[in-house]
Amino acid sequence: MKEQIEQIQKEALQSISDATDLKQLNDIRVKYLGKKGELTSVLRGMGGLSAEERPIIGALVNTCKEELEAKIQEKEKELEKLELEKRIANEQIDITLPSQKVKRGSKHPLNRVIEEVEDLFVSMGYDVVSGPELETDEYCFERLNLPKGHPARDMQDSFYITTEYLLRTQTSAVQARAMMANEEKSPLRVIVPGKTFRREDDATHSHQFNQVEGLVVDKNISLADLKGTLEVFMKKMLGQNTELRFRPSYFPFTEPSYEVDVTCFKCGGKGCNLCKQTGWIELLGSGIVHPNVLRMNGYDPDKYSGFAFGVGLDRLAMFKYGITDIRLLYQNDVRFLKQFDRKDEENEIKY
Ligand code: 2NL
Repeated sequence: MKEQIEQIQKEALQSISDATDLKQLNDIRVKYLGKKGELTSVLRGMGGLSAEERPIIGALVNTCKEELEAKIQEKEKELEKLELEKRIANEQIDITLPSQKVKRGSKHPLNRVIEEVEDLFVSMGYDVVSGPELETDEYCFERLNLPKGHPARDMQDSFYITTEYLLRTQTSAVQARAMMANEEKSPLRVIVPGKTFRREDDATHSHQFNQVEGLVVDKNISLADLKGTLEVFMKKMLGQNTELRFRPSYFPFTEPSYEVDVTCFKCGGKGCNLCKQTGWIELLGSGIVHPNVLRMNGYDPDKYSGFAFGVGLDRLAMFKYGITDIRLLYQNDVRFLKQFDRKDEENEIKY
């Protein structure tokens, strides 16, 4: 029996040392030390032993059990450590790996143009101001030298909401507000980008469009200031080779008034289908602020003078990006918008 126990012990110790994971080790524990295990059955077979032999064998089984249990526990610790190391190695993250790129939508061409215009004028010391889209007759017309019954009120078919309120037909009302709000009547340099509304809706005209107007009021402002400013503006937006042509025109809020053409950027002025063979494209309206407008908004026209201009942003964006149909700007078709994806880093956020 002693040999049998020693044989079991030898075998058990070998399997313990060979075990490669915790499950195997547990199977070994059950096999040798469990209720139906090999050592337990040896103890059960002790009934046939003599009274002298019994305690000796009993003690032998117990020391064997204790030794196996100790070895198992030792191995258990070793295997647990190994498994933990394996898991840590598996779960390791390399934080120096490049992250996944997240695609963002692209910036709408109109917003791009608006931002470019704003950046340029801010760099020249202008304030960017905004105001209500629903305006009063007073600010939209009266204060801009368009009294009731003035024939020029018919120039734009407006959306009247009541007899007093209308959707603004140009952003000039905001400049009138800026002049009125400036209590010191100090020099003013503002641009006003925003939506405007007219009662027309066909293939080439939308009832709603975007424009930016500029206004400068100071002492000794002359036509030279207007021409210089618009030249910088247009060259920045459309390229340094762009030239400007001023044609006398009429606006009720400016005197004298000019429509401004730029050399066609498709043909460079030679004549093509875009400029209808003229070499020029009409883009801006402008002029020297009418003394009545200065006076009605609190500025003394004997001390101050000013210039103003207005440009349709939709047209500007179309020319800048070669967009041929104005409706594309308002349909938000992703196939169209995708073409304005920036290829640079700006288009991607990294986490
Ligand atoms: C155009 C023409 C223009 C102005 C807008 C203006 C504003 C004030 C005083 C004087 Cl407060 N003038 N604005 C002047 C001339 C032309 O816009 O074709 N816009 C798209």
